Amino acid sequence: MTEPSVDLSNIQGNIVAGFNKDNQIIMFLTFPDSKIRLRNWIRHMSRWVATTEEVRAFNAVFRLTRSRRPQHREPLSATWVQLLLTAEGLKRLDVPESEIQAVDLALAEGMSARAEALGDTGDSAPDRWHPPFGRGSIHAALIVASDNDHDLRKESDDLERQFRTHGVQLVWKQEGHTLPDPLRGHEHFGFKDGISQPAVAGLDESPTGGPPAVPLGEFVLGYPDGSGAVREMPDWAKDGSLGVFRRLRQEVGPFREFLKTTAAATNLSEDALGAKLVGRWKSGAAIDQAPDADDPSIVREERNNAFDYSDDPDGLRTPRFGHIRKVFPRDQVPNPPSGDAHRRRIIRRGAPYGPILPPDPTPGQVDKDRGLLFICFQASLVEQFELIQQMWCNATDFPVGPVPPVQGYEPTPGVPGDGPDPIVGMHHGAGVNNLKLQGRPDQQVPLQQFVRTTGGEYLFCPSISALEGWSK
Ligand code: N7H
Repeated sequence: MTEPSVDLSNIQGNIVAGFNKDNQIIMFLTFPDSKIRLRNWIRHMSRWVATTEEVRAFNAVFRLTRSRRPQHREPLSATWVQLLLTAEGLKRLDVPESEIQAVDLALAEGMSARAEALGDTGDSAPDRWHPPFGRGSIHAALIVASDNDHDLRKESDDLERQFRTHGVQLVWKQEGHTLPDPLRGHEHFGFKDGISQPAVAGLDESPTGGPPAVPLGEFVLGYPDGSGAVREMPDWAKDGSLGVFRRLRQEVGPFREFLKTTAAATNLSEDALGAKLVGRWKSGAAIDQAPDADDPSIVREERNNAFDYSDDPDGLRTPRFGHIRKVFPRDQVPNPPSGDAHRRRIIRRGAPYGPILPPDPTPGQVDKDRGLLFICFQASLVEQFELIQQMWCNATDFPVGPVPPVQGYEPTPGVPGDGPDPIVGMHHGAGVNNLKLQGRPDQQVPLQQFVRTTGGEYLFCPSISALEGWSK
């Protein structure tokens, strides 16, 4: 493992290290008109945000104590803060538009301007988003994360006091929490989340047999990326990262109903159909490794992420439309324009929001707003998140058939794929998924939109030295 020459005390702590907390509050802010007040607040925050060095050290000690003393549910606790800026926020700090564009075109334009391309239309269109999203008024976001609710609230109260002192306005606050038992560690549809994250070369242990470690430059600006090149960047961008925030509402009641009716029609159990849509069973076991039934015993084994799709080119085990196969096709290295799947990785840092839906819910409970605060970090919004959402999840013909997948594997008009991502593809309920089953005729599974976008922002996560520079 070669350490890249990197100053971990200059990179904020929720990118390659990860806060990994049960409780989060995300605060969306607008800046004061006064440059002096703004710069004072930025100076203040440059000493408040957590660094990778701190978070990484804490996480290591936390793991150590947890493994020796598992009976102590909270042997150590911490509360961390991350500061992110929108393009509008960067401009308030006198960053020229041309430099923002050079760092990332999607950041410069903002998520709502990219809505058509992302498939955020109809029910997911920006004019339907929760205000203040999609109105161009947000300048910054703070992610506050804590092991316990008491500390989370105390930290956010302290931050709010600071906003008042510096004339920063809190325009929207969104909480996210790990779901209570029995869904702890799972998202609202019931599937275990947080299993597969990229290992970062030089920082994380390289996985045995799993997807190869990814160069730091795929997530943090100013380092060699997967091609070995370092992109030209304005100085303020070095040690920064590009962030995506999407407030994704999940319709859990209709999802359960759909599994019930469609499972009967496809002769699969509800659990097996759900696993086909996601690519993992509810326990988190990969169907690649447990093709016939859920096997929670393999979830912690290395093989649960040490697989690829080379021995399942037609998607008989993991459908080619299955969520985890769409968003990371592993060995199915598509040619341009999609490029190598290992150059399209993202680090996810989201959290569920809203109450769980009990097994026998009342209509009032079904209608409640619940979903995922989807957050991810990467070096390029255009080349990573947007490409995945647009060209892989939303596309009906990715991955295309027929096999072999390795050569000439790019969306070809007339060559059918098996449909969009049934979980996060923005298909708006049009079309079908073509479900291939070993020894049985293919099944056409109708699409229904269970996830819609109700807000979002593209964000830049600056280095500590950039914050210091802007505070002068
Ligand atoms: Fe997904 N889900 O419950 O179905 N996701 N995701 N995601 N997702 C993953 O491996 C889910 C969304 C990725 O390395 C798991 O950690 C839901 C978006 C990536 O093999 C589950 C929503 C995007 C991976 C879910 C949602 C992604 C991944 C398996 C929205 C990017 C890793 C657990 C409400 C555009 C894939 C795990 C790999 C895994 C679900 C959103 C990307 C269960 C419900 C928008 C890269």
